[in-house]
Amino acid sequence: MKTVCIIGLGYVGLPTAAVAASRGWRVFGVDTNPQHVDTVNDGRIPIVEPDLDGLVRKVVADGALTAHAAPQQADLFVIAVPTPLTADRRPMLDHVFDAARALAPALRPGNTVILESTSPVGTTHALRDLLAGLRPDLGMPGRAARPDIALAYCPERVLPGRVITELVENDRCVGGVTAACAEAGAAFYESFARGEVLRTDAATAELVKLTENAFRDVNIAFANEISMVAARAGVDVWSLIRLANRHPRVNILQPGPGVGGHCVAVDPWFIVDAAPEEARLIRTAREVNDHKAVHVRGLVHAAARAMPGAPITCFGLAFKADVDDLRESPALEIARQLADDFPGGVAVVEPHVARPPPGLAAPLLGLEEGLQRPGIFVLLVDHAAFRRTPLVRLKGRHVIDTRGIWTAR
Ligand code: SAJ
Repeated sequence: MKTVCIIGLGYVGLPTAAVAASRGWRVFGVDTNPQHVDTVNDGRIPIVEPDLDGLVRKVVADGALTAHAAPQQADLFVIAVPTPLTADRRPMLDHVFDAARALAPALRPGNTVILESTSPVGTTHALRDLLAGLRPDLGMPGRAARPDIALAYCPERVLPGRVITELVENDRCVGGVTAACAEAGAAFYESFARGEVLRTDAATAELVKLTENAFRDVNIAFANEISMVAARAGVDVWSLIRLANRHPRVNILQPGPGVGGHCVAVDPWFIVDAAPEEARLIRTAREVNDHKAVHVRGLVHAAARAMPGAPITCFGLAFKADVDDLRESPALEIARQLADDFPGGVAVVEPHVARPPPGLAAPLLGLEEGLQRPGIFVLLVDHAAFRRTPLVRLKGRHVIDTRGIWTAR
């Protein structure tokens, strides 16, 4: 039985571990958070993701997945740890290099190491150089004539909320330090993916990931910019986009209160950091999407000036519909600022969280309670529960609908 050690049991590592374990791999999951390790060993999951709980319960019960505090010897290693932004918007790679330092003692000739974390171009080679320094006894690809280790980069592409399906169905792109490394990495994904597994070099694969998310950010920025242009012109943006999209070569995405999550709102900055002179559109798109939240806050202030003392109710805090993830969420940021701007005047409704997040000076209400409040309604997330709300419930309220589900014509 082939063994794989997956470092990082978060939104990407845990689903990958569970799927691999269900397809014949013996999987060792590793996390620095002891609570994650215990939770997984109990057959439970520390995140919310459809279908993942049942799969983890099964593979843990079968003994195919065990969680550990430190890397175990295996045929293959996958690094799936976070690469957040620093305060000055540069990629923070400490977790990747910490993972490499942790796995280095477990490496044996014949092993393959795959990096999945979103990374700037050159990271896979930097990882190779770090491992070469830590394990001078092992021949490294691109350095030794007959390397002992294969090293590849393979970006994850799964959409939160559809992770298990997309892990299996999506095409993958594996970039090797050498062509042989790409082959070794591809063999892992071909063992469980139904999508095509494409081979390339490490730098291309690294930039593919960043390009995908920057592409989405730029396209959403277009929608957000058009929403502000339409508002100035007194035009309903939702009909505008619906009609423009009837053109055979136009496909505009949906405006919102800004862009959130730990990927699309973050990864474009990796490109800007590496190529500040060239990446003008990508930087501007980030600024447009960040500005959309400022614009929404301005709309609420304008409404509050027209209705002094009116209560304000924000609907939704998550970064997108039907998830509980509040990371980089423009909805949460807008609610926080409004709660500070109008002390005591703001309440929030978020059916996907149990208690108000830290730093939010507003009570968390149930949907029914929220809908009973008079005054100003600010719709920030298009959760299914909000879509189902009969429009008659909004009567007499001033509605600011950033997602087009309560006011679209
Ligand atoms: N959004 C809009 N309008 C739209 C689409 C999205 O405002 O028309 C907003 C969402 O509300 C959210 C943000 O954009 O705030 C991002 O949401 P998303 O659904 O576009 O993407 P994520 O962050 O859930 O997942 C993305 C995906 N990347 C692409 O589609 C190119 C996913 O495939 C990646 O695996 C993931 O990032 C990642 O981990 O990098």
